Amino acid sequence: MAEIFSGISKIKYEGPASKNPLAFKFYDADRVVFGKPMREHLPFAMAWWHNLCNAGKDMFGDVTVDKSFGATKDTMAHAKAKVDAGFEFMQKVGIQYFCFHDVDLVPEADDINETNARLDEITDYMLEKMKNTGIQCLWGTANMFSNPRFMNGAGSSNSAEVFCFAAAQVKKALELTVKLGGRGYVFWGGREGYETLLNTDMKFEQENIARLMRMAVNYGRSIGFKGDFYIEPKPKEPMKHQYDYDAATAIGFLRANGLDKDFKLNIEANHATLAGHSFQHDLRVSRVNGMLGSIDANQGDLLLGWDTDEFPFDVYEATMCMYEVLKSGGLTGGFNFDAKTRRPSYTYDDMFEAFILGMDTFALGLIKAAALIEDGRIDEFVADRYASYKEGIGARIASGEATLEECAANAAAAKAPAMPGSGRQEYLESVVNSVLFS
Ligand code: XUL
Ligand code: CO
Repeated sequence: MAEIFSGISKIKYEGPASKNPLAFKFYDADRVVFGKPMREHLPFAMAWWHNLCNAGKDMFGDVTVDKSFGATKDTMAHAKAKVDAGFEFMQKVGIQYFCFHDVDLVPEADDINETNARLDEITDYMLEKMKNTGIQCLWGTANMFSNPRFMNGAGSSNSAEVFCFAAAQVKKALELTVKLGGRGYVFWGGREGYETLLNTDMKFEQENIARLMRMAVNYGRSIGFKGDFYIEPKPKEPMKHQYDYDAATAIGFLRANGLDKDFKLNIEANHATLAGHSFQHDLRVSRVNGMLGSIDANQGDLLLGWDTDEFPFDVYEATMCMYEVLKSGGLTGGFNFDAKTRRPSYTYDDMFEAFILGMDTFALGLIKAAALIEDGRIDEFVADRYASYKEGIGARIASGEATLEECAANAAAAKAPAMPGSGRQEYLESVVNSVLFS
């Protein structure tokens, strides 16, 4: 098999002073941070759809990148060429995992039985490569949003036939995830929402999404899937409103439907910002609820109102992300680069440089988050800020023993509360800067 990315050899760590565009400046896989090598803190994954399928097409213009990898598009030969390209790419960039949708792997046929046969064939081929390289599957999913049949949703479709088709895709995608040893299985509800409430039975649609998820859990467990299921929240795009709006909404939905033992969340940076939150906010909501499972590592553009899926370069944001991950004790999943090169970055070198950027950004995020925790000033400040709950009436409130009458009596005795203490936001922001830039 011919080399596809010829001229590019294995990407190495050369350190911050390096000016070599095809070298890591900060990601040093073996460097130990907080007692673990970086590679273990940062299980990076390649998104099959962006890296091997997306060729730069947008609403106004055609493809700019050649992702045929020497084969005729939409054939099984092309599907295999993508596997060859993907494994060569992951080995060269030093990535341990990949994530996939069913239809990223093979061209979809008119008959689902034929599509499934193609999926069996391609995953046999992938398994062989996985055995030879040690590369693993982070998570699998079913694409239930691109095909026109899903125009009104999958689990939330008004059509029971479409619901069944979605169920068939989930069943197959779960079988493939188990076959490839995937750590997780993702539901991203791209069409699970509505365009107008005038034609929508919201309650029924949400109950049906939960029914599809429950079927998936029951089937997945019956075929030996031991990993986590994930919801990947996103408020909008492609639909005007999507039911899995943000982390808080998705957690409420999972708990209301008894799915929270089998599911965690896969938080994507650009989805959080579309919901009007910071990336850290949705990570924090997930963490404090014990639901932080995996991350789609990308970055949005706050000047644009849509999902731009950029490779992350914002070290501040990556630091706050890694702060939440370290505080959470790591992830059950990993860091999937659900990101694409900008349309004018159309060469193979750009693909590698994009991953180097993303991996270096998260390596810096990890180093700086560890430094922030070791510095201790932020944790100490937060602990002190709530010190009034450590004794007296505060301790009784925190333990749940105090009554409303007791609190009121306390207030009456004090006549008026003292000022609650400065939030010292500016001081804390300067602590972050001094850790980031020291
Ligand atoms: C879309 C998105 C998806 C999911 C998987 O915004 O993030 O690619 O990650 O379906
Ligand atoms: Co995503």
